[in-house]
Amino acid sequence: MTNLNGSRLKVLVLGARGVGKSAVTVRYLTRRYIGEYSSSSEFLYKQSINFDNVTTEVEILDTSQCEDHCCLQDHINWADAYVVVYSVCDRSTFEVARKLLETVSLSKGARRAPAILLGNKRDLERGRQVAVDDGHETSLQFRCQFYEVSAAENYVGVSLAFQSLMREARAAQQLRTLPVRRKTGPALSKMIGMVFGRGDKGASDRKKRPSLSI
Ligand SMILES: Nc1nc2c(ncn2[C@@H]2O[C@H](COP(=O)(O)OP(=O)(O)OP(=O)(O)O)[C@@H](O)[C@H]2O)c(=O)[nH]1
Ligand SMILES: [Mg+2]
Repeated sequence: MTNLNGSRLKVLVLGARGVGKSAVTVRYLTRRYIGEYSSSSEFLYKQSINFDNVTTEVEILDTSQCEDHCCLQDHINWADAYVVVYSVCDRSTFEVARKLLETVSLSKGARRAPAILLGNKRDLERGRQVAVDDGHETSLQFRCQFYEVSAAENYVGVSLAFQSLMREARAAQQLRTLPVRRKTGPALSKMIGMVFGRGDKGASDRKKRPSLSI
C-alpha cells in the first residue's frame, strides 16, 4: 500500500467578498471564530494536518478581492483542491460561486478537480436567499461536494467539509501515481499467445509478432 504520510495539498478558498472565506479557513485551522478578519490581502496558511492516521502538509490560500481574471487563473492553476464559498443569505454570492465552479471546471478540463461548494452563514436562517436544493443541484451539475455550514456557530461542520475535500484530493493524487496501463505478466502473455494461436513456438518467431498488451 502507498504510504501517504508527507503528502502535500494546495487548497484554494474562493468566493465573493464577505461570504466568510477567512472565517471558514481560520475556523478550520484554529477552531476559533474571531468575527472580524482583514480583507485587504490574501493569506497563505501552511500547516501539517493529521487525519485518517495520515499526515499531510497543507497549504490553504484564503483569497481576497480576486476579481482580476489573470490572478484567478494563476490561483486555480496553483491549487489541487477548491473550496467555493457563498453566503446562504445573499443570492448574488451564490451566482458568483456558480461562475467560479464553472471557471475551475473549464480550467481543469477532463481532469475533474476535487472541489466543495460551501454555503456559509446558515445560522442566519431568517435571511436565507438560497435554498438548500439550489446548492445540491449546483453540486450535481459541477460534480462537487456540497455542505452548508456556519463558521460563526460551530467548528464541526467546517472541519468535516475541509476533511472530506482533502480526502478526495489525496485519493485523486494517489490515482495519478498509478500506471495508466499495466503490462501483462509472463503467464498471462503465454495464455493470450495460446488463445491467439501462437502456441509455444521459438523465441525468434515471438520476436516477429507485435506484443499484445491489455
Ligand atoms: N452570521 C455569520 N456571520 C459570518 C459567518 N462567517 C463569517 N461571518 C461574518 O461575515 C463577515 C465577512 O467574513 P469574512 O470571513 O471576512 O469574509 P471573506 O469572504 O473573507 O471577506 P473578504 O476577504 O473581504 O472577501 C464578517 O463580519 C464575519 O464575522 C457565519 O457563519 N455567520
Ligand atoms: Mg477574507
